[in-house]
Amino acid sequence: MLQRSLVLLKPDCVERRLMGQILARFEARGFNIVALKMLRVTPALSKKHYAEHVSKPFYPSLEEFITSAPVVALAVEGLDVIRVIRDMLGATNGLNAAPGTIRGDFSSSRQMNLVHASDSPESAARELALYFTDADFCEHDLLITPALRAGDEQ
Ligand code: FUP
Repeated sequence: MLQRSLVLLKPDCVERRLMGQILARFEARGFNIVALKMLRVTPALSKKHYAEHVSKPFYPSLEEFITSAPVVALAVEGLDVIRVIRDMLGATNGLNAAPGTIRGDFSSSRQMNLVHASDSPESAARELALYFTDADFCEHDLLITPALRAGDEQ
């Protein structure tokens, strides 16, 4: 199914200058970037983004981290992109993430795990709306699509 996921390149990704390498993985996998912006997450946005974690003991530290430097928000489109990107990220804690995954290759931390990606279609819809408006999306039929998948793969 063609889906969109909200992906965040977190402050550690920006600080460590890994944005290009990580963005390249999503492109190489055949996914399309359909919206992209750099921004600073505010405490208010952090509380919305991490609504399910706000009351947890680790939340203050998480908010401090996610607001500490700019992030890059991406809307990534592709077949089953929500599940596939979660697989590409690996386990939440970089120390547990399999080699070959983004976190398994670049992270040795539970908090500084470089990238966020939506974990379900419901989360994706909610999170995309936190970071983007309709006007932010650049709809375009890329010429390369027929080289990436067959026309009957949907
Ligand atoms: P994920 O879905 O893999 O992004 O991870 P979670 O939704 O479980 O957690 C959200 C963020 O909180 C993670 F990126 C890491 C951070 N976190 C902590 O800092 N400490 C914890 O004990 C658990 C999660």
